[in-house]
Amino acid sequence: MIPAALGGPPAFDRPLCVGAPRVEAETRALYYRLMDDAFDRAYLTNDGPHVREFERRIGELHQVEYCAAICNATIAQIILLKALRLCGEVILPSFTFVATAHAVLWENLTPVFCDIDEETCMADPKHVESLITSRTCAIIGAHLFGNVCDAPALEAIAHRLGLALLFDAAHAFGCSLGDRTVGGFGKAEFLSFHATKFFGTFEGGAILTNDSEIHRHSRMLRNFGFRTYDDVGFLGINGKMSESSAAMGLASLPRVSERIERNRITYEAYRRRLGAIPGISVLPVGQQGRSNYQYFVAFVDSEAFGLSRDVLVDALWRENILARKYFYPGCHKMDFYCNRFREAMPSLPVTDSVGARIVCFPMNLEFPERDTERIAEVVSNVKDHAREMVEWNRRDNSNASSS
Ligand code: T4K
Repeated sequence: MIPAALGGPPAFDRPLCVGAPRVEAETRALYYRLMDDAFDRAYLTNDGPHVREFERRIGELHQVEYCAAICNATIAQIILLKALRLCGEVILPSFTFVATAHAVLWENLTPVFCDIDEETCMADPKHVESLITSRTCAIIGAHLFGNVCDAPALEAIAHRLGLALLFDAAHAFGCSLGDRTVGGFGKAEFLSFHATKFFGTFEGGAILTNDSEIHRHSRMLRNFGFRTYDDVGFLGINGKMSESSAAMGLASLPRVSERIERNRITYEAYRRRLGAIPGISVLPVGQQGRSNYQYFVAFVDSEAFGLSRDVLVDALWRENILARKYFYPGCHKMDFYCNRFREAMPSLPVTDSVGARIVCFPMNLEFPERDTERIAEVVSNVKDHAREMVEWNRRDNSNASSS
């Protein structure tokens, strides 16, 4: 079999993406029905009945007292930071989606990037603690790839030092650490319902908390800061979720368990096959509690595999396997943050090392087992052609830079 990069036909005739949304027929039918209700009511946004019901059910599922639905997770985080009236430095992992850092800066707070634990790829509590100064006001942990970070260790630090603690739970819908469900850690957590997420509502997010004051304030902030119909008490924003997004969420809720099981089967199929290839190791998921298995994440050891992660990913794209390097580069290596915080930028060796080796493989709710089989064959085949692939990649990159 000749790899597509070396002139063979691509392994797939259509692109396979990370997180392509697949909406079940039953979900679509219920969504259309709920939208008919919304049209009949002539009420399409602004804290409508679908949003209210959605909030009640998402809060219940995550075992928290309060849930505020928001238009996306980035705005949810911005609202939450404002609701907490923070000022100073916020410690967060560099290894997360850039939105988490942007939201901090958007609120005129200073992001201070911490390193991650090599095994979990999530915030290393010891490093977090070493970064705390008199200017630190908050810590944000991020639960990644369907795993929950070491939230109890971060809670202990935050409690001891009187810091606010939030969690980016964009990847952690329905996940738990032991019997503690995501939603109840720290002061508050925020979810993402982006289309590529485990639970998508086109765009969407939510703030989960057990703190009535944070909830009350967040609800006003998402509605321009209105306290009553004609009284604005705060610098609010438009963070409202539409009835359409809430309807999508309500229509998807009955399928949560089935989706987790489908994802788990794909995760296991990938793990068995890719995990058996020398030089490839797999991120364990769901070992500490419930996971939604939304991502299949592996690492490339370039010595044992014979090729770097970057050459492998380039080769996979030629095969229509659109693997991603989430979250490379870490925020601390992005031009925007480097230019802004040049002097203060810390060295984060684990973030750099994990970022150089990580690959997220395509996955969705209707991913046939034969596709995981075929992808593993392609990865093995690329490995078998390692020397030619390195040469191809060098030529390809120099052609790209000269054109
Ligand atoms: N925190 C974390 C840890 C996050 O991962 C995110 C978002 C956030 C916070 C912020 O949440 P939101 O504010 O978005 O609610 C994508 C998503 O746009 C982003 O939401 C997500 N994380 C991130 C991990 O992935 P990109 O720039 O990689 O998206 P894009 O356009 O390359 O799409 C990803 C893949 O999905 C592509 O292969 C195409 C495919 N796709 C995408 C869409 C939208 C589809 O097949 N169908 C679709 O409808 O950021």
